[in-house]
Parts: sequence; structure tokens; C-alpha cells
Amino acid sequence: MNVSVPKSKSLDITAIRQEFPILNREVKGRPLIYLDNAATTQKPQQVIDALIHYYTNYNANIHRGIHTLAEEATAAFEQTRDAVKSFIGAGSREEIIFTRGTTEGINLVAYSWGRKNIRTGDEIIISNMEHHSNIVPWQLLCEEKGAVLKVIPINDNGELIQEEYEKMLGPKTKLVSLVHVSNALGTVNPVKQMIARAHAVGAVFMVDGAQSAVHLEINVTDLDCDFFAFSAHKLYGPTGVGVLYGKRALLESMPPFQAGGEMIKEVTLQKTTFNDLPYKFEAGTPNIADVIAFKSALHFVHSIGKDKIRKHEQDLMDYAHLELEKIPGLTIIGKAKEKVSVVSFVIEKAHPQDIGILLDNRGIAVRTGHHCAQPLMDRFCIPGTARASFAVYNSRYEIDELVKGLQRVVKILS
Ligand code: 7TS
Repeated sequence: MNVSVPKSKSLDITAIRQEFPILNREVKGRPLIYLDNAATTQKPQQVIDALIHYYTNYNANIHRGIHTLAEEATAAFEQTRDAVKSFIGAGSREEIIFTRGTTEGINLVAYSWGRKNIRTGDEIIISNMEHHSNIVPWQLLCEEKGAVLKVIPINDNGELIQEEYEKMLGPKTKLVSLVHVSNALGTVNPVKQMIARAHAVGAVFMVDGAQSAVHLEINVTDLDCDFFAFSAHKLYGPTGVGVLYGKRALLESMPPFQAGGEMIKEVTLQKTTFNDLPYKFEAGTPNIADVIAFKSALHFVHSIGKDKIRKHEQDLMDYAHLELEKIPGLTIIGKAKEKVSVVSFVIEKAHPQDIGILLDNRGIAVRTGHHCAQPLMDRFCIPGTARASFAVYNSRYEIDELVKGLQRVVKILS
């Protein structure tokens, strides 16, 4: 069944929805309303087709065969690298490393750059709104090296307290690793100015772009970040693929993360010399099919235009804020001035998990729980929230349905 949706001012949402076959399915006898896009987005037909096309026509291992299939697969794989380079405004294709996802990108930096550069007494700065994948790798590194992890606090609206950040920066600061857009609050952090401040004290800056890459225009050259990590699956692409951007000089100075095939230049039983960038960080057979299909996801986003997508998502978020706040007992967690695509909330006397179950009974998918951001939940003294997160294919109609679902939740649970 297709959900009938009005045309947005600038986007034909009905046409866009038709590109996503999963949106035709029903859940619990009702049309699916998918509002868990911060966890992962659905995939357009062209991404699914690219996977099928690869396995049907030119499945082969890459970079090492001279036969036709290997050449075709290598060319398609490397075309995605070029597409990513322009998608994030990187200076060169050698600075684009394919990973499994944001988590692996951050771990790569913590393991390779971190273990080479962090010493006893050094300081690493993160914030109180990080996803666990941008907390735990740095905790492990600090434990191993005797370094100190500092945490930028946030205010009640869910914004970083910049004066505290300023106070933390100093000669001992070696790295700042910060989320660009919070997955649990939607807050957009002013990373460009924060990067400049970190650079002024000689620190390296890593951006966790897991949530920003899909919603914001990203230009790593303009941001001047040293590392930027994101995941394809949150950007209409397949799971199991991510990107780590790193400045070339830094990547060149770093030891390999994993060792094996593809990342070597020459191996004797006594010594190994490593391959050039980006291959030095791409040991073993990569996720070829999914990297290739990721190009179709980038094409999908490009063909609509990020500015139009952003406008549409902003409209959905503003509308959701307005309507949800009318529900008695509902409190929105995270009211930053700069915010995208996420509305997290709690309802008096209703456990987030029960909210999730009752909404699922109406075919509405939201995420509930701590969103892998337990320190953030602790900051707000709550066990978790229910979170609706929006993508280009969502509509005001779906928010109306969410509101109806929540009114029922309040009736049942309060
Ligand atoms: N950083 C942020 C800000 C995230 O939102 C996530 C995933 C990650 C890192 C890790 O990304 P991965 O692709 O390596 O897993 N966030 C969520 C979420 O909000 N719900 O499910 C996953």
C-alpha cells in the first residue's frame, strides 16, 4: 500500500517514495511509516540494482586481476572513490579510505594515529553528546597511554558550552574528536570554528560525520578537519561500507591499521614495505559490491540536491516539534538552535520501550533507548528517549500519524 502524501513545495515526495520499494510494505497491517533514519536509511531501487548488477555481471576481486571482470570491478570500485572525493570536497582521491563504517574509521585513527602520537599526560577532548563509538576508542587509547580524556559539557538545550571548550584547549591537547550532528539530539555542532581553535593550539581534529554526511553539505577542505568519518548505510547506501577521510600528510605519517594483502608493496620473510595511499589502509578484500553500490546512493542524493533535501527535512522537523509539543506530558530532549532531522522525546509515566512497541503496532518505526549515547542520557537524568528521525522520503502525513500514535500512547500509559 502506498501512503498518500502531498507534494512538498520543492520536492515530489510521492515520486521519491516510489524509488524505495520497502516503503510499499505493511507492518502490522498498516502502511510502514519509517522514522528510524538516524539508525539506517532505506535504499533506493538504484542502489539495490547496482548490487544485483555487480553480482550478475562482473563479480571479481579487485586491484589484482588482469581479466575483464577484475578490470570492470576495479574500475567501478575506484569510481566510487572519486564520487566520494567530490561528495565531501576532498583534495585528492588518495585521502579517501574505505572502511566498514564510522566506527571502523574512528578506531582506525585511534589505533594508528593515536598509538603513534599520544603519550603520557597528553589530552584528548570529546563531548558529552558522543556516540559510544566516539568515546570508547579514546578511552582505550587514554588507558593504554596514560593520557587524559576531557569532555565538553552541554547546556539544557543540548548545545556544547563553547567557553568550556576554550578553557580545555591548551598545549597538552593533542586531539579533539567531535560529533558533527548528534544522533540522539539532532544538534549541529559548529565544527568549523572549533577546528580552527584546536589547530591554534596544534591539536588534530577528527569529525564524526555519521549523522551529518546525509543532511549537511560537507566540504572537508573548507572545514579544514584532519579526519572525517561516515557510514554509507545512513546515506541511502548499503551496510558494511564507510569512509575515512584524512589529510594526506597525516595518513602518510601513520602506520597501517590492519596488515595483509593489498596494503603491501613488497613482502620478504624479513621485511615488508607498505603500499601507497589509500591502499595502505585497505588490507584484504574490501566490500566490493557495497562500495560500488554506494556510488548509486551518492548519485541519488546528488540528483535531488542536498539543499532541497535539507529544506524538506527542516520543514518536517519544525512541523514535528510543533505538533509533538502539543501532546500532554511529552518533553522534547534537545532544542538546539542549530538542529537537523531528529526529534527525541520522553513522555511522563511512559517508558520509551513501551512507546516504541505501541507505535510499532501502528506500523510506525522509531528508535527507543539510549541511542548508544549513555553519557548523554545521564546528562539529562533519563534512561533513554523515543526518537523520530527523518529522511527525504518522509512526509507531514507521517508525522500526523506519529502524533495520532503518541496520543494513543498517552491515553494507554499515562
Ligand atoms: N557516530 C554517530 C554520531 C552515530 O549516530 C553512529 C550510529 C555511529 C557513530 C556509528 O556508526 P556505524 O555505522 O559505524 O554503526 N548511530 C546509530 C543510531 O543513532 N542508531 O543506530 C545507530
